[in-house]
Amino acid sequence: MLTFYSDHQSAHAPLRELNNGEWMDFAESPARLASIHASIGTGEAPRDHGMAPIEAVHDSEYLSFLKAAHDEWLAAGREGDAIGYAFPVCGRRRLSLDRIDAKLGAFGFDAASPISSGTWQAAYWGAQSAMSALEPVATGRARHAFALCRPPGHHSGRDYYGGYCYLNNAAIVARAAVDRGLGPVAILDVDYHHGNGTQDIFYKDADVFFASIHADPASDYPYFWGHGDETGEGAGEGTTFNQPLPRGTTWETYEAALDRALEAIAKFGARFLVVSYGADTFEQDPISHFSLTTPDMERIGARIAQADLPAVIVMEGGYRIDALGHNVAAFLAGIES
Ligand code: Q9C
Ligand code: ZN
Repeated sequence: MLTFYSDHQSAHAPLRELNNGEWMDFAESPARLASIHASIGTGEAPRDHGMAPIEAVHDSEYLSFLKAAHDEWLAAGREGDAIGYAFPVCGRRRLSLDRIDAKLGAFGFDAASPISSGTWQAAYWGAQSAMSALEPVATGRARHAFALCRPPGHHSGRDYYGGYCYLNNAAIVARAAVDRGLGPVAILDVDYHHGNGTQDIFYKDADVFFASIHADPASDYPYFWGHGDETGEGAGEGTTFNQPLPRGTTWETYEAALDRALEAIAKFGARFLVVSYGADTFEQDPISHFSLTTPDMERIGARIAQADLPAVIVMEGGYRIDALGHNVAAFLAGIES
């Protein structure tokens, strides 16, 4: 499979995250890349598409914050990774804030997503990998292409980061595909966690259908989005389709949900597909609780390929590092079957 990846994407390397009241080693580590490279190679370096496709999705004040955040952290006399600790749960609004800790809270929604010295560089080039995967599919040179994005993107909204995500790669591709007249566009999100950022970005948008299969937010991160009654709003009413599934979900249940998602995407009339692929549905994932196997990854890919749409696949989560490359390779083999 045609794959895009830049070495800049390993520059994002936070040391630890706050999880269940304790510090733990940062799960979304650069070692994930080595595992994937060992199975599918390093791919092609992306072309630089500049800021325009990123600015088409993300808020400019948020982007300015993200670019400068780690420098401001150092300027405040801090060391290591920037992490917020105060979050505006009520009355989130535009405020003129000076202190980096206030900004980290204003633009972030969790303490699991530190900003390290290389975060902007890595996120920027991950987005360029996504844009570069769009080109060959848009022109018909390839039916599918894979963007080996890291950091992942689907938890990041128009003006916020969280869930290890800083720029929403899937949304950037989907928006660019609509702008190139390739729509209607559907995004299928098969990461273990609900893609809240992607959902928010397109919630009122009739041009992009968002279907997600994920762990029930009543029990799993990101908790506050991904419930079955979230269906879109205004012009976008009916263009969001969430299927929360219980912990322990195996292939039979998952396959039925996947069929329903693809049916809905067909009914929407999609002509172009963006897939947010997370390998954290794997049974041995250290932070997740589904029970899918490596052969199931290939089955997911094959079922998606049956939809017979041109597709860009964007990498999201997957934290069982010794199996990650095998799971990605299996999924991509299914797409190509
Ligand atoms: N105790 C992605 O897979 N931590 N992000 C959950 C549960 C955050 C996952 C904590 C998980 C984020 C792209
Ligand atoms: Zn995930």
